[in-house]
Amino acid sequence: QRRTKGVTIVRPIVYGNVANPLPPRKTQETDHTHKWTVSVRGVNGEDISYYIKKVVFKLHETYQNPLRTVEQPPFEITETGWGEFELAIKLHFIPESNEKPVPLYHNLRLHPYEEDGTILSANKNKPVSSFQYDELASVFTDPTEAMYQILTQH
Ligand code: SLL
Repeated sequence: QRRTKGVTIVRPIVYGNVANPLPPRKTQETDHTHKWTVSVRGVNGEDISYYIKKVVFKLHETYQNPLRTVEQPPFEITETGWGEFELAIKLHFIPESNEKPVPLYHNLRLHPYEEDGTILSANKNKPVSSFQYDELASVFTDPTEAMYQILTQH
C-alpha cells in the first residue's frame, strides 16, 4: 500500500480506569470489594472507532477468560474484583492503516492512595479514577494513502 511520505498524524487517546467500592453485603457474598471499568477513549469524548478496529484487554489471570476483545465503542470492560493489577491493552487499528497493534499498560487502581501510600479516611469510600493521556500510541507516520484519507476526512 502506498504511503504518504513526510506526513505525521496524531490522534491522542485517554486510557485508564474508574473504580467504586461495592456495598459490604456484596463483598461478603463474593469477596469482591470493587466494581471497576477500564476504557480507551478519545479526548473530549471523541469517537475513535473510525481508526480503531478493536481493543483487547488482558486482565489478571485470576479472571475467567482474561482476554477480552471489544470491537465497538465504547472500548471498555466493566468487572468486579478484589485486587489491583497491571492490565495489558492492545490497540488494533483498521486494516487500511497497515499498522501493527500497539500495546499499552495500565495499573488498575481501586484504592484512593495518596502519594505517600496512605489513604485518608475521608476518601476511604470514594470512587477512584486513574487515567493517562497518550499521544504516542496513535501517531501515524507516513500513513497509507487510505489511512490518510480516513484520518483527515473524518
Ligand atoms: C494482588 N497481585 O494480589 C494482585 C492480584 C488480582 C485481582 C490481584 C479476581 C476477581 C475474580 C481479582 O480481583 N483479581 O475472582 O474474578 O493484589
